[in-house]
Amino acid sequence: MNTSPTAHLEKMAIGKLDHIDLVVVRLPFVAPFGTSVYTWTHKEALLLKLESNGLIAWGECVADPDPFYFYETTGTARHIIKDFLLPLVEPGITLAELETRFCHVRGHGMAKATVENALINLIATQKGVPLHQVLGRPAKKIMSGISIGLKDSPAELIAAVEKAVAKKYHRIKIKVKKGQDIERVGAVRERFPDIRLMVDANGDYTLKDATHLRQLDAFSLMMIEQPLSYNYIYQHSILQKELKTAVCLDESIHSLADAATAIALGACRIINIKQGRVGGLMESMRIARYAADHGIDAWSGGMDETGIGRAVNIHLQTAEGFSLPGDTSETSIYFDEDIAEPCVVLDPDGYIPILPGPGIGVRVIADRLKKRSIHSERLR
Ligand code: OSB
Ligand code: MG
Repeated sequence: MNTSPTAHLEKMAIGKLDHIDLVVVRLPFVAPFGTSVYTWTHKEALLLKLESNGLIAWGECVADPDPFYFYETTGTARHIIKDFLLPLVEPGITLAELETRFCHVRGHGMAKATVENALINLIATQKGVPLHQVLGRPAKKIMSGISIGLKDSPAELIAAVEKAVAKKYHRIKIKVKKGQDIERVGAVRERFPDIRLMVDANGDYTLKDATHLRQLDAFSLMMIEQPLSYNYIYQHSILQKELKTAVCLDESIHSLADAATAIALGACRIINIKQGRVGGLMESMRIARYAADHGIDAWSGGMDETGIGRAVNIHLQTAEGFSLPGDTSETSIYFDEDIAEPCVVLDPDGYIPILPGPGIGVRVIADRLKKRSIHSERLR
């Protein structure tokens, strides 16, 4: 575990791009997705389409149309990709050079990941191999996990957990917020004493709630995700000392540097790596490796992606350091009809089969894309 997990990727060169398109799609969710910060009824996603010698590769931006989970939005990502990132992409440069150039743009990891994902997907497609192979990783079955949004009643929450247990999800996450936490989690734990269970607060608490949160220690949770605000890495280090339950950071981690800070401070014992938030696949592989080297578990988060982003997250989880089940669930819990095929379906043991490729291994269905598109522009 001492060579860089991305050394081989960094040497790969970008080919020429004949066409570049940006498309914004809007898909209705099967059911509204409630969190402590917002309730989403639709998935809106900015998609980047690259075409080279007749081959097509897509990248999905994980930004929402609003800045409620994260500061980037579909609108800011479109601006940053169009006006600052794409002008830095030149045929012949390596992925290492691309990353160096992207450093000139501060932050905006979601915009950067969109371009990086599409380019690496294109490289894999050109080589005719699955994405995980370009990442340097062998195929494997991927563990599944589900994120259950806030429900109107404890009975609805129990019913949702029951459905997930029947599907054999490898771990179940439930969203919590102030006033919808201890009792609800306790009820779920009582009904399902043995499941791998965790909670996600999306930053709803403050350090003043430490004593309140300590009640969660009774429920043998795998972790509590992002209990405090997004920019409170130091405060999480204080909270972690007061809890038996492992703290997991999501919103707070934008880069390997943030992960190193959090780990050095003891702010978390687990990291949720959303590749679409930390700038892409390469930074994610570095964070996962760094975490593993420091005895910290990591897993792949999700942003309710369409089939494009979902496929990327699946391939990424073949990498070293993704030690726990992620937020990777069946397509059908989000959408009646996704824009890409095949859909993600769990096997009878709750695993997700790796997609055989080439590239991410899903194809975008033209008439579904057209039906869901709310904006489209050809940049080249
Ligand atoms: O905090 O992990 C989160 C979805 C949107 C924004 C933030 C989060 C989530 C999820 C769902 O929890 C993850 C998924 O199922 O893709
Ligand atoms: Mg989260």
